[in-house]
Amino acid sequence: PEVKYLKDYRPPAYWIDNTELNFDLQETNTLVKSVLNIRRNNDLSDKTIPLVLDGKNLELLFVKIDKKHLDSDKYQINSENLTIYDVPESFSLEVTTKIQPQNNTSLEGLYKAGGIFCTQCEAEGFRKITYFPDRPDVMSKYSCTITADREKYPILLSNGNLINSGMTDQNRHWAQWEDPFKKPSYLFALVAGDLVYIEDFYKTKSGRSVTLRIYVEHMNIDKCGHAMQSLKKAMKWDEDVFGLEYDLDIYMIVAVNDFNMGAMENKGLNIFNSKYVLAKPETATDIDFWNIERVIAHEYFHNWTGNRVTLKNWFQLSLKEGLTVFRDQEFSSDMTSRPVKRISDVRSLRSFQFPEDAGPMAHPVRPESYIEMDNFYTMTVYEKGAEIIRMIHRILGKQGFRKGMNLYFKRHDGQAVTTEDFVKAMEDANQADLRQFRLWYSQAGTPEISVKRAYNHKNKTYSMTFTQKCPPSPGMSEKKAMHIPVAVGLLDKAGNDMPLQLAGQDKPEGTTILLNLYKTTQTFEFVNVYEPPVPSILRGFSAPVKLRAEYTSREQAFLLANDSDEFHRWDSGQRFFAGTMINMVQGKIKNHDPDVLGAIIEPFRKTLLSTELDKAFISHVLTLPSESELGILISETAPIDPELIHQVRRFITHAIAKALKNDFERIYQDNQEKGLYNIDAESIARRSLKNLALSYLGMLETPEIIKIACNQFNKAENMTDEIAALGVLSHIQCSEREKAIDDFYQKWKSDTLVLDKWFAIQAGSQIPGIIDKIKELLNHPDFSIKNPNKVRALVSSFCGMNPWQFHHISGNGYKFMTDRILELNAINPQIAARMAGIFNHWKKYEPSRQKLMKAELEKIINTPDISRHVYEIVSKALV
Ligand code: BAL
Ligand code: ZN
Repeated sequence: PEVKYLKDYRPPAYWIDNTELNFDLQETNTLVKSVLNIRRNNDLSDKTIPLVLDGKNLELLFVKIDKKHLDSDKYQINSENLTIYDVPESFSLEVTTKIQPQNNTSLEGLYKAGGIFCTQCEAEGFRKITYFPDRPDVMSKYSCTITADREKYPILLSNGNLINSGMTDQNRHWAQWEDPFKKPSYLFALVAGDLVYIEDFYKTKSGRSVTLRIYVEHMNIDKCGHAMQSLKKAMKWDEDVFGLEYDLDIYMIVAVNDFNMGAMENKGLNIFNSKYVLAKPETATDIDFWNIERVIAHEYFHNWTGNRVTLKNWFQLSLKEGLTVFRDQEFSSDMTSRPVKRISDVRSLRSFQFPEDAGPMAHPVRPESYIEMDNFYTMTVYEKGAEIIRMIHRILGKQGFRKGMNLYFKRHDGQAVTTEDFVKAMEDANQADLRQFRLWYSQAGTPEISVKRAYNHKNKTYSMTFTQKCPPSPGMSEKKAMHIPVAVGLLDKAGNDMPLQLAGQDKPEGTTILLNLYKTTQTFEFVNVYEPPVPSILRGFSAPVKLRAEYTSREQAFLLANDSDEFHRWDSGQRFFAGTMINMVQGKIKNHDPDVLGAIIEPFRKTLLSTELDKAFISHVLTLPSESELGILISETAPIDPELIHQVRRFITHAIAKALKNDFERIYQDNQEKGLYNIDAESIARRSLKNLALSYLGMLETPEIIKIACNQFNKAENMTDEIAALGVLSHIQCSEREKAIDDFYQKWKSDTLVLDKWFAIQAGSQIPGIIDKIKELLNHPDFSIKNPNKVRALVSSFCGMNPWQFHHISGNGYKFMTDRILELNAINPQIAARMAGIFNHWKKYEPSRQKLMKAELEKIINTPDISRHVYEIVSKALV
């Protein structure tokens, strides 16, 4: 398959000033007529370039130029393009195509699922609707007329404002929408279905009233309130923090069940995976509520970062995604708890982005090449991209960052631009020099930083020498030194922050300092350090790097108990717990050594019983590194044996549960729901600590604990408690488990999102041999391989939540996965490729598993008709 390169980017040869679309939605054939006002790009010297339009799976019916039919010898079509030769300098092109949305299982382009017509055009789905220059730098004004059966599809939506509507005959009606803003084709949207909506209003800072609507299926009308509140909060936040107002008279969100991504920011008409809209306490967990708030905000923020200022080409994806993720992270921090939000973001960065950056799919935040763009909606582009923005924010400060944003919008509103344009605006607004910093966009791989520290008793100085290196990545063996901002604090013996004074400064400046690393090796010297300190390095995770600080476990325990930087405090705890478990896995310490257990249990107990710490923070500290996280850490020096890791982690959690049983029971009782269910941060924190205690107690598998879990399960009035109890029972072989799983199904069988939880809980069950149950569930009437949420719930959860069974030495887990990938390859290549990524890290495992995984990869790549999506992932993994 063809590889596309950034270096080959050329401006478009033609501009499309206006796009008039006409959809005649039918049950078998949908007709799409487009009328495009086209103008040659006169900046290009060659005036003879033919007009090349993208198009895929389309049946071409007519082509007209300036209203005259075009003879078939004037154009050519193949499976990817419509090429028209000898076109005038400026003209109107009319193209009519026939498509079958009801057969489109790729969920890309226009598709019909669950009786609803909807679109997903990003990245390159518009070409499955009609012939068009389907690239983000061609921006056009759209109008869209939709005609459909009135009974089946009473709601007809597209971007912008409703201009007109009416009936064509007594059964069919139509609606015409017009979007006053120019946009690239990937932001086009259409929805037609039997939907209902809730409506609210928002008055912008400058006094305009905006209608807000959330469209859902009838049975979900009582689950939209939280999404609406989240939207209003996001609109207010963007005005307060960045001065950005909404720009149309109406903002619409539609929730659909069949969706590849989380949501899509189409101008004025966001289409959402229903998972990120629908919530009420009985059906959604606390985490679901938070995720909805986050994703609603993310898509709303795209209206400025993505839509008003868009991308020059897909290599720039992080320009909108990294920036918008940063914005949604800041929003969530302001709405909830900043340290807790940071901890969970970093946890996910390390669990998914770091391995990606060290594997066969490693790519720079601004990739240089791709086969299939859909494969580059990655943790690197999104999350590492957001870390880059966060570093700029940190380096320039809040005010400086805001100045840069203002300049960025002033310069580029209405344009399709690049990450370079963004960095330049930040630089120019602050007279800053980010030349070396730009390497973050072009170099793949996670930089590693080691630190040597020395205290000079005589001079009362303390020096820290940082050395950075970045391991090779595919296609890039040598890396240059990067500009890395490292936030540092120093703790004295009592655990207090010391005032910090660098050599050359005349007085101390605060207790956290940002050290900017520019060179491979760089030393910083602190003066007036009254006693040997314990350093707190990379506070707030100020840069996305791997830190090798060589802390002793005593220091880690000390930092866990004392660090004023909550992120680093949590991090020290995780390193401390992980270190002990890894030593056990590697046989460096023995399981039954009572000192080892004591060393873990004491700091654990202290944290658990702390009355000063926030309960959400305690829950994070006491959530031990997962089996996958331990595997990632181990893989840096040795091959992964998932079975061994599972045994050690299970042993430790069991030992903690046994030693602290009474404490857990007390915490469990003390944190019961008081009064009405609430989703404020404090109540959420209380529930998370209570359910953490329950999950530790569950390790003991005693009749008494089973009874407690059953009791919570039966009495729960909210999904957080109900699913937590079911989760605990799901790991214990007992009749109560089977009954609870059954009761849950009976209670929720008509709610497809809740059933996703039911599938996921079973897939994550630690009972040996669970794969047989999962295979059985593939045939459950409520499972559908065509629905990405169901696939993620049952198939991805098994790999993610149950690594030791997925990696079972029999190879059954691998075979199971290959079968699903091949099945999905024909149905939905995007999802198939995501699944195929599960084998990306095969080289990190011990030899027998390596061999088994490699065989699966070879089987996949040797299958006829493998999609480009899957091919790209698997071929790179096999290199
Ligand atoms: N643009 C794709 C979905 C999202 O990142 O918002
Ligand atoms: Zn986004």
